[in-house]
Amino acid sequence: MWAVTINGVISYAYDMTGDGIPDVYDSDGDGTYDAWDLDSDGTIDERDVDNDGVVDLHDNDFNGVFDELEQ
Ligand SMILES: [Ca+2]
Ligand SMILES: [Ca+2]
Ligand SMILES: [Ca+2]
Ligand SMILES: [Ca+2]
Repeated sequence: MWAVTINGVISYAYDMTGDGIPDVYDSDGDGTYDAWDLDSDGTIDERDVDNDGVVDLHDNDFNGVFDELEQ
């Protein structure tokens, strides 16, 4: 576990696959994961914005933009 900065906010990061690249993040430090890097490219692909345990934003095509925010 280590700390990374995402969008100017310090987040706790965890390397679940052991490849040295953080895969899941706890951005608010409440002990629950709220962001996931599904393909381990260093860019977050899914995020739970309101911390209800349900993912709200998805980047299904891995283009770096959450699909819900794409126009
Ligand atoms: Ca959290
Ligand atoms: Ca990714
Ligand atoms: Ca949610
Ligand atoms: Ca996308």
